[in-house]
Amino acid sequence: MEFFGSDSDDDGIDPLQELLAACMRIVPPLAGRRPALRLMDHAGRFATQAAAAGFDVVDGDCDVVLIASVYDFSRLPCGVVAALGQTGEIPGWETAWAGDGAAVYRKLPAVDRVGCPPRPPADMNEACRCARLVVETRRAAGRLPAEAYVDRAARVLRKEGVVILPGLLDAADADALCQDALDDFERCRQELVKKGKGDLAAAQQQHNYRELAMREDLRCDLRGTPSLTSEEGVERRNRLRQNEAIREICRRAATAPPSQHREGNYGLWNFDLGGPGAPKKALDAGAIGSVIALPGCAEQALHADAPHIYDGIHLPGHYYNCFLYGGEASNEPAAGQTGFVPGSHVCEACTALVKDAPRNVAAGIVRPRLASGDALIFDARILHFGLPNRSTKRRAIVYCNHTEYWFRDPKNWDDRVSVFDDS
Ligand SMILES: O=C(O)CCC(=O)C(=O)O
Repeated sequence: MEFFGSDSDDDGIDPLQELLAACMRIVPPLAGRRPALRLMDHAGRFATQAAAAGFDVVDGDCDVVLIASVYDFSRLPCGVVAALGQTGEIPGWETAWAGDGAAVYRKLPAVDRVGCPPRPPADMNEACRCARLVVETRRAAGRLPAEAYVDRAARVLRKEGVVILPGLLDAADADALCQDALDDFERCRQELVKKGKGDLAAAQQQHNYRELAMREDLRCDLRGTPSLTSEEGVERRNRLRQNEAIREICRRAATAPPSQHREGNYGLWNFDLGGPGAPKKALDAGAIGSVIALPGCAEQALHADAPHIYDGIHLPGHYYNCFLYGGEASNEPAAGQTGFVPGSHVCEACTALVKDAPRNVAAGIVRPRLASGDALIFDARILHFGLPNRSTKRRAIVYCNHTEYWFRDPKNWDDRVSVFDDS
């Protein structure tokens, strides 16, 4: 009996067909676009079956490769592999499906292995949890149509409370924005030293100004600072702030399921909301800000940035934050990034979780390590924490909040005094 590629129909289920069907579930057509499949070496003979299973068989960029011999996975050109004749664990890859002598593998995103001592280093389970949060903008056949992309990302954000968007902005823009933030931090630091108010780069500083608020030792939040408000940087800031995909993902995540009683929501005629028949209005995009984590800053306490409106009813989010990563520190695992507990934006899930927080959090966290230009959006109700910065580099995250028109953020900014005031 010929095993693979046989067209006899008396062998029961064809393993190749099973494999291709499993692959199709993992990279389904999106917005009418067939996934692109590349045949490596010995798999060249399966072009007809792959096309019949719904793939575009291509030579270049692809969504999935089909291999039919033992292969060095580090040389494969994409993140999903359909393997005939190869099963078992592959380091750095998740087995997304396993059949008889065949498997589909999905490449795991990098996770921060440094973390902080009380937490275990990243393992395969954490990498798998992380992989579920990733929605890629680009597919081999081109950029994903905005509709399919935002829809998928909004679904992940609603369900998990956080979505990872690799390559959302150009790395150069992300680096420049993070550099703007680091330059502003240094300006503030020097200004405060000059005024004899202490050194932000040293521990045990308490600072609260119009442009700067300490989160805790060696971690602070900046907004309205010179480079982050400069005319010169307005275009790159708008690529984040006015980013249509981000705004639409937040709008959709914040939209309640359709109801039969919409017509009765008569107050929607107020506040420029357009009345009951209008689509939900976009959330307000706040000014660009930045979290700076300095070398030596410790792991942040697990926290949520905003409360639920009612804890007995799960409502769609009203406050989302988009974090953009960039700069030298994003190449430096020891600089840390941000950890999240997916699903903890749901009050019921979070209640169970915080009963035994150390154990449950360790079992549920993700600490993705994102590259320059990668972004993530999170629901401000989710449990999260900044990782320690154990490197020698200053780390900047540039962020933009997206909030309902009625939301007011009473965080610990002092609007009266500026770092740059004369006194
Ligand atoms: O430092 C970070 O990565 C995140 C900081 C943060 O989440 C916060 O200050 O609320």
